[in-house]
Amino acid sequence: MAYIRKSSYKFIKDPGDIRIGEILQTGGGRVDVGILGVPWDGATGTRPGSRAAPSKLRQMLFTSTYLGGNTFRDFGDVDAVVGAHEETWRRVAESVRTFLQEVNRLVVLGGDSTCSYSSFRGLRATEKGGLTYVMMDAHPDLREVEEGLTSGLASRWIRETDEECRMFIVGVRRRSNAPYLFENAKKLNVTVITMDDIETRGVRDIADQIADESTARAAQLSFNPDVLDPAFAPGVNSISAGGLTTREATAFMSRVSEKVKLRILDIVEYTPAYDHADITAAACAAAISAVIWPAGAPVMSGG
Ligand SMILES: [Mn+2]
Repeated sequence: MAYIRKSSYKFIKDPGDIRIGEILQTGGGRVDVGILGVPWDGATGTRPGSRAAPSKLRQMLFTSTYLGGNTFRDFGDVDAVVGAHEETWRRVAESVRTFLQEVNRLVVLGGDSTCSYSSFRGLRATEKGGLTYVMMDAHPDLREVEEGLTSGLASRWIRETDEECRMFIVGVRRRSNAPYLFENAKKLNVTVITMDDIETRGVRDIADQIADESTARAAQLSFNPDVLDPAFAPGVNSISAGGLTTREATAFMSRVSEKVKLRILDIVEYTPAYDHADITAAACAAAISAVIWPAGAPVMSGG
């Protein structure tokens, strides 16, 4: 039909400029990268709304530049159940386990940070060897609560799911977390890397430490954009000043992606209603691209 746009992912009519949404596969068959949404935020205590993240993140990701090589498939969203967290997590874990058979890497678009925990259960059911879990977050999510459901327990549940897993929490703020949480991290054998550590050592050195301690382990990398400074990520559940720049976060993620056998990247706690001018969504899309294409765009050989 004349005057009907073929691609909704770009406006400039440049056939050499391909966007991820243009090469998405819909049918069966193995692909390099799978996309799975989890529109569920039932454990959010502060600013709700990450249930709306998957569609917004898809919009931003699919308009992002395709840098070649990788094939992509969108598996759609897990059929989450409002009010039923155990059933929702069971469905996430089962979907992740199934789709990991069909992809090299699965990108899970949450949802609150319990989506990372439920995805980890799917990874645990898939990989037989030891695992590594790396969480980028301003908070360690190792709380102890008297009652109720909170995403602030997510990494505690990961430790309970897998006592042997190597766990790293990167970008934690000393001033935004109760001191007992750092003691809990030690007790639970979780390595906490604070913003002060990052300032001293730099993100590459931290990534290399994680790689050295992971060797051949399959890994999950969780990106909570609250690890970024609020200047770079206003659209999150729980803001905390004094965080990473987007540039530091993507450099770290590329380094981890190059050196660690990453099976899952999850994006959690992105909260579109608190985002401004798509700043946070753009940071999340850049984070995904940094993992998929750690070396950036291929350099054209001169002729
Ligand atoms: Mn957090």
